[in-house]
Amino acid sequence: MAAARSLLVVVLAAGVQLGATGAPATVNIPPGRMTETSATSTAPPGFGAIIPKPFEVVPGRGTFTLSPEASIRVRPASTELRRVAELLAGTLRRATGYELRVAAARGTAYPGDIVLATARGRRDLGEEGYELRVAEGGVTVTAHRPAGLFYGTQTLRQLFRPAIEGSSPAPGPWRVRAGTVRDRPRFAWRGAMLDVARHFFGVDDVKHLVDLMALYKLNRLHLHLTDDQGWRIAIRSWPRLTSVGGRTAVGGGAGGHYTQRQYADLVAYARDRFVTVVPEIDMPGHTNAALASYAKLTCDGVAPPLYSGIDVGFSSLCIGKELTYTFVDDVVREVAALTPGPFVHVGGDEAKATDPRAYVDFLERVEQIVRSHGKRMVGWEETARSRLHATSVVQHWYDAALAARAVGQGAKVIMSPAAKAYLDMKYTPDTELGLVWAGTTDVRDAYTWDPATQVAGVSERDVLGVEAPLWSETTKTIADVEQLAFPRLIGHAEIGWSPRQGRSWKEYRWRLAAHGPRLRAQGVAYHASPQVPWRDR
Ligand code: TNX
Repeated sequence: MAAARSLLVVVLAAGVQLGATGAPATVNIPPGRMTETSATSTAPPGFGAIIPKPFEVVPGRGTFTLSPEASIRVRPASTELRRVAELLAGTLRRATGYELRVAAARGTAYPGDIVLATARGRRDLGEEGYELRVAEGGVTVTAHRPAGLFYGTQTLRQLFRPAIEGSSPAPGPWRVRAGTVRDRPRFAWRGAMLDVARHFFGVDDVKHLVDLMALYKLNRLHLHLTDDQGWRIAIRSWPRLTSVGGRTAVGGGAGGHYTQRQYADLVAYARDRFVTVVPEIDMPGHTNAALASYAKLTCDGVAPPLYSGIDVGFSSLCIGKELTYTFVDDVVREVAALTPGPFVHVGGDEAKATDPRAYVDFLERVEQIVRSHGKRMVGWEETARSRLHATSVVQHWYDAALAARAVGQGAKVIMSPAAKAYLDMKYTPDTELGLVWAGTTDVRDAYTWDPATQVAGVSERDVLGVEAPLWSETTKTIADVEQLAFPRLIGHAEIGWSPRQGRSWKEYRWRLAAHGPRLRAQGVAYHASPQVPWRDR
């Protein structure tokens, strides 16, 4: 059975090559290179199980063995590259117990070492691409930019056996097959969204999610920070938003919020892993928590009670009140100051309690405010109803016509079609957690869609990328979040990074199966969908 499976995998495997024109060309990976080994074997896995699937793989001869004396060397020895090297060292140290010193690379030959180097001549690799060369004598990652080096190290992690992800030392040897990977992403925006408003998740939980995102080369974490049920980020000029509005959650739980210091720490942690945090302050709807905190924000001056149900579309900021814009300006200013990335998300979805004409005026003012604080506005697709500045970004979730309307205005679109990309939809009708309003989405459904052909009128050049949102009405703990997010999020990561050619559900499911032991080693409570041929379960 195992042999039959390997054969099948080999037959279905296809890599892609960076051709002279940049068009991917198919390359076959020879037998023996494809299959992941069992969790107990110390044999290194092949190149065939890497997710997201790389642009080009050329297997070589022999294997590299990481020695206890190996160093990780960087050129140039900048703070940024040292940080990338330290992150790799930190990961490899846990499972190997080796010292793995981080040092500068000055000469050229460092037998047995892992060398990370940026090279001016490698513009072809872009902002995030890399070339990883593994030979018996050593490992080199080359990139044009530090992000590329980081992604090269994430690929390297996947080339060690799954036990490399363990949190305590396991016996060696720690080997990697020789070969070359040349890789770069299809889309610039490869995201996940976590709703910390319906249920709140603390900084350490979110950091763990960032770690997992980075391993699969996701680079945007959209945090849905405010909603009817809770306001989760401290705003110094409006302190009751969290002292009152942060005090509950769906189901009436205790809620919680990030202080600005905690939030800044999370943003810096993500940034070190090349993940840009995109903060969302949802408005004018989804604002009950804010209105409950400040009666003066309501049109009638009466604060509604805190809300812990799961209805949507019943709250609205008071569009006609000038104080509303002072509020928005204060909040956006404080959030922008905590945001090194270029984007501030203003929600704009499901504003059913807002007059449609007033909505358009409101959004245009909000866009002005976001721009005045030096940021680009991101909004859910409903924001395409208003006139958008060329730098604004629209996130498609349900209404194809609105996505097309955004493109008609020259805006770029983030693709999050609910029936494919929503991580809070149940896998099957039997799934305990999740909702079903957009249908059920098993692992296969979540993988078999393409961002450039999903919506008529929205083509490859209009698409900034892909994002998988997780709304947290039904997820009380981070283990619940992981159950819904994994393994579907891994498929979205591949859709965002890998070329369309050379991959299919038929071969992807085998690659995904090899990630079961890796996820388990990281303590991830993933959903073991029967659609995936998991081994050793
Ligand atoms: C719709 S999608 C919403 C959220 C809910 C979600 C549940 C979108 C922009 N708004 O308020 O949490 O459905 O799946």
